[in-house]
Amino acid sequence: MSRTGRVERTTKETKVLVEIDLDGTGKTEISTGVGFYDHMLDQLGRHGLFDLTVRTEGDLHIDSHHTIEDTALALGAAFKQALGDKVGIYRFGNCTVPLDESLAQVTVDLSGRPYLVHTEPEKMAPMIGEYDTTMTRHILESFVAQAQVALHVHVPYGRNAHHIVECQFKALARALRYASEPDPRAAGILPSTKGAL
Ligand SMILES: [Mn+2]
Repeated sequence: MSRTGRVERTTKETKVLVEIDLDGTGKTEISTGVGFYDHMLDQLGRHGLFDLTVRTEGDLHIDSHHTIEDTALALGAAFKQALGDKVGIYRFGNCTVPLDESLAQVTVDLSGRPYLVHTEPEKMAPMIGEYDTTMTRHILESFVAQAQVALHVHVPYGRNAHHIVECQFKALARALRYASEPDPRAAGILPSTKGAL
């Protein structure tokens, strides 16, 4: 059975298409018009082993905010769609990823309830190319709201803004992969005593 999601989202600010295959090989095709964000979504696909297509045409003449946020919303919705009934998966995942001097710790529960806890160094370069570094939390908030997962992302230390953001996306990718992967001991079993996730 295929675990894929496809979401099209069109507003007066943006036009977004996201396609995801959770059982892919990390093949990506990403174009949002924001170079660094493309680089981050590429990490998400590659290290999550998700096949991921993202095409966003946003109001970049204003700034990159709507483009980045709306893409994250569509990504969360597509991820949720692809997860389906969550039968037979691990449900929980965590991964710690260093990137030179920076470290990201990500833990996720595919719980059906949106909740984000996020900490990262306060002092960081404000921009990476066209990417506003305060958008990282906004991306995670948007993803969580639509994917309906509990997500804890911490960067206890780091100095270079590019590294601080990139290690978060890499660790997120790997944590989502571990949580969504089939648990061979739990085939046909829903990982919840509540009977629903
Ligand atoms: Mn916003």
